[in-house]
Amino acid sequence: MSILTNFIEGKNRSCVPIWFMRQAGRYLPEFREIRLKNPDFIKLCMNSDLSAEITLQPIKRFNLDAAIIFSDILIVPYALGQEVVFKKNEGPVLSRLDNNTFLGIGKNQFSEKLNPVYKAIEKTRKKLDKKKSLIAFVGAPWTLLTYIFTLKKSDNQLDQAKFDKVKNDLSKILLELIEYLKTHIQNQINAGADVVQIFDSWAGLLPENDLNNFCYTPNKILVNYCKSKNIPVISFPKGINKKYKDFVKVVNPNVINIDYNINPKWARDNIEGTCLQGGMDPKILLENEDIIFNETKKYLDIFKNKPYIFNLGHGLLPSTNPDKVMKLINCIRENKI
Ligand code: 1CP
Repeated sequence: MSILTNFIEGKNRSCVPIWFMRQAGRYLPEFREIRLKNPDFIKLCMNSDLSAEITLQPIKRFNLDAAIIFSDILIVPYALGQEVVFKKNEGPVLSRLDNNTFLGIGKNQFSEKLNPVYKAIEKTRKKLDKKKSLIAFVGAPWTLLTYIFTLKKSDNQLDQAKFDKVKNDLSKILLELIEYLKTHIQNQINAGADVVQIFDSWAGLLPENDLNNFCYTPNKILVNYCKSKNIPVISFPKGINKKYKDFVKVVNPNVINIDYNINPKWARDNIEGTCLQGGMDPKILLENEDIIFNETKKYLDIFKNKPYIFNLGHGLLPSTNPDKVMKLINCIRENKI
């Protein structure tokens, strides 16, 4: 049993576990060094030796309680035959969807294409301290669909006209996509991951009337799938504000990661029956130490009597200074906050 699984299952809650979304990434000079030599991001994700090495970088540096496998949510559309290119300062760009090939891919072929991810998990597990958790992840179906169909405009708002136009297609594809995501989750568990996080980073784009069909239901299917495998699951339906309460009631994940727009006191008083994770705005880590420690203390105090995993309200920003991250971790561990 790992630190996170023990904590989530209530077997050992003596310390607040600490890990960060995007802990393996651009704010680390050791990552940037590898990235510079590997301009093709998908190829880098598909290099199991480098992926394992990058996954372990923040563990070596900060001795965090959990590693999250270095990969990307967009590896799934890639495995389904869409071209995925990461353009500098622009983010990911996906090729036009080819209706003839997309989703026509067999489960074995899909797994075969993603085999390097599973090899990376195996390699990481061998090198990772047994006590530490290894988190696998998938993008939630809605968030993947926003990329697959380019449903987001350049200002990160929903392209409502496009959404209305493709809604019927989306509903059909959603169910098939869920099956591939189950396969990807199963394969990651088989390779040695012991916790799963489901990122619904663009749930906040959904009109309220569509939340049930496109967010709650697909997340619930995947959460139930993880639970049926006895693997704890963390949900992150970013941007849905007060609907977090309904989400937890309906989806019932083992852990809910709140985003930085959620008032932590509101979360403490309204979200019931799950462990809570994260919440602090990653921008706080760009501030001076006093501000960082005050804000961290706020979260730790508010969640003092609740099962709480320290993390952020979204991923670490590329401009974060790793030394500040180290100081923060040490202070939390030494109860100096
Ligand atoms: O240019 C670069 O060097 C690539 C930057 C980068 C990195 C380090 C991308 C591009 N993805 C990743 C890794 C990654 N992505 C991880 C690794 C493990 C870790 O957390 O340390 C994870 C969990 C993800 C998940 C991911 N990818 C999400 C969900 C979480 C979130 O941040 O909301 C999303 C939406 C993506 C898509 C994506 N991948 C990369 C970019 C630039 C984007 C667009 C969204 C964004 O900018 O955050």
